[in-house]
Amino acid sequence: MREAISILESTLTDANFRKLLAITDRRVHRFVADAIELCRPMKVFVCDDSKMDTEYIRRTAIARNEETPLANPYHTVHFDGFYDQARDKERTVYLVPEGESLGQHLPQMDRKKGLEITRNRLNGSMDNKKMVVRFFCLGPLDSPFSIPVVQITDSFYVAHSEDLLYRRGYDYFRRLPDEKEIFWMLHSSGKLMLGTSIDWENRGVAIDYKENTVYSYNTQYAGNTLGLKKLALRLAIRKADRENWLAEHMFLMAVKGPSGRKTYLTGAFPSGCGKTSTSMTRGNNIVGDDITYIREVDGKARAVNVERGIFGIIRSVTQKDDPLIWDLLHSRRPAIFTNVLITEDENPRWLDDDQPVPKGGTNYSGEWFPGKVNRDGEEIPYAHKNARYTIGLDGFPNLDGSLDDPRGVEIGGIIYGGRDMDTWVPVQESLDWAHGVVTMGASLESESTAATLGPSGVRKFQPFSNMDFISIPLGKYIQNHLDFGLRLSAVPKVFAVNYFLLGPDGYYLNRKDAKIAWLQWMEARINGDAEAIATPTGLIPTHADLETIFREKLDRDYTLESYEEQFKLRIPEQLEKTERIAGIYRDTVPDSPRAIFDILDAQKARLEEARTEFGDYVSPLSFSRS
Ligand code: OXD
Ligand code: MN
Repeated sequence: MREAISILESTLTDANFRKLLAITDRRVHRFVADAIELCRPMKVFVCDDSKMDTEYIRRTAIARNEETPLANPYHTVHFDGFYDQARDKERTVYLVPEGESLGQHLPQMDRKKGLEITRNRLNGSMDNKKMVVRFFCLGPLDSPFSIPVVQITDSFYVAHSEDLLYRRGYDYFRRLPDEKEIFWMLHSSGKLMLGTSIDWENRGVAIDYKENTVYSYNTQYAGNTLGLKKLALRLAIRKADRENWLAEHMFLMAVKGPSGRKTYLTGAFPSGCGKTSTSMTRGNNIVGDDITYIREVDGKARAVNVERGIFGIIRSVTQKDDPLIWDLLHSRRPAIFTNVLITEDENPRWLDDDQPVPKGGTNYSGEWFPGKVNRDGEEIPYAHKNARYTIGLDGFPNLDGSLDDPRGVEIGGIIYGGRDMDTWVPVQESLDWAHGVVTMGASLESESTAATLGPSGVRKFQPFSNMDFISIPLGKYIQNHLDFGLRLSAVPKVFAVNYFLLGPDGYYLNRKDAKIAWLQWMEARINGDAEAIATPTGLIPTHADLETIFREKLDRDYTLESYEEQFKLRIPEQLEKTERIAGIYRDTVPDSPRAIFDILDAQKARLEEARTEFGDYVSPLSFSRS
């Protein structure tokens, strides 16, 4: 390869060359020069995070049809291609050096071969296009949590949405400590028609963890293209493994207790299962809704939000149920909507927004009208189920003051929640850290949703809600969680929640806002303010505590009848689950820690004993206080 500097000098304008060279790290120069040689852009734009540069990115996204302005001058819409509407798990592969294996759950390919395919796809991919070079930081700046990231893309939409979602890092890069580990992201949308990628059949994401580099091509959907989101999470999980900390698919929030007390909790829920809405619940403070890094500091678990914005599912956001986000999405805060409908009067509409079905407009299929069908004769909804909003957290009235604290916050609890209609009770606490790691985190299952390609509603093994992003062998990842607890003197409590339990009539047993009550109970438990009842699967609330919480926080009764139905121990389903999970680990995870089987066996024995004593379905009133 030619000298990096001479490639940069001959390709970049003076102003862009100066901006790039103000960052003195030679690794940065090499990465950009290599991307130029490979993708051969017509021009290169280096963003220095000035208002002029960030505005230029937004304006160019509009000028190039990657985004369409709306009536609200702070809003735009981006459409992804018809077949490019979610994360493509199958074509997101790890490039594994010869002789290594990540186990059977992770899609992987020989590194040499994968790099060859990837580089072929990216070869000349920016012909006639402009390359954007941006600098960001994952986590607060200048903190033990910070990870600097270089993002190269030919999509002004990608460069624009990352501006709303991540901490700008140009100045940070100028003062980086020597040899600080950097993540490298290279993306190209490939050929475009009307602003969307047309070569989606040849799309892919290749994770070269050996070089901390991720390549993404022929796709635009944020989950596949925004390097700092789930692509960096995969690299962060490997870094965390090397350095003994945790990189998790979790929200981070402060739950407010009595007299202004704040207790920080993180929560792992698979995509589309209530993670974002929990983090935004009224009365509490949000720190982040999607990705959290957790480190041990002086025996405590401290955490930060990796991001500074939200890429949230917009379906079902209504004025009544979600007033906070509804108001923000109708304010002057900058936002990008994706895959919604644009009405004739240039407003966005999404599914289940509590308003009449629109009469027409433009959506991800082009011009839309009621009754429009796809190639297979299926009706095209007016907006995609996985339509999203992208917005900064700075507009949230309940944003927690800790967002940019380089020390992070101490967490008191970790929550695991899935989409489960018949097994878990609405909330329970684990017996201890290892019991929570195994029976809650490692046993998490959930029905699939529209956030990934493929059928929705199928029960999937989703350990830690991080299965899609785990980048080390699964057994090792679980061992790391078990070990993490051992290093702590203040061990967070571990909880499991289930918002999706169904009654015998097929309706949800809980209203959407019941999560406010479960959060309050967890806050009280962490602070020693609530009692619990010991059941074979964990510690559950008493009816009396929930009755008080529902009255105080939700202004309604919580009847003994509801309590008995919701907190009933469903022994056949629980036993089936225990068997199913133990079977998955036994048959498919060769490096499973022994603790998984010991803890599941002990749980099984407790369940069988309870069945002998009480029968299959047991009222919570049958168990005694712990
Ligand atoms: C997301 C996801 O977009 O997990 O956060 O799919
Ligand atoms: Mn997510």
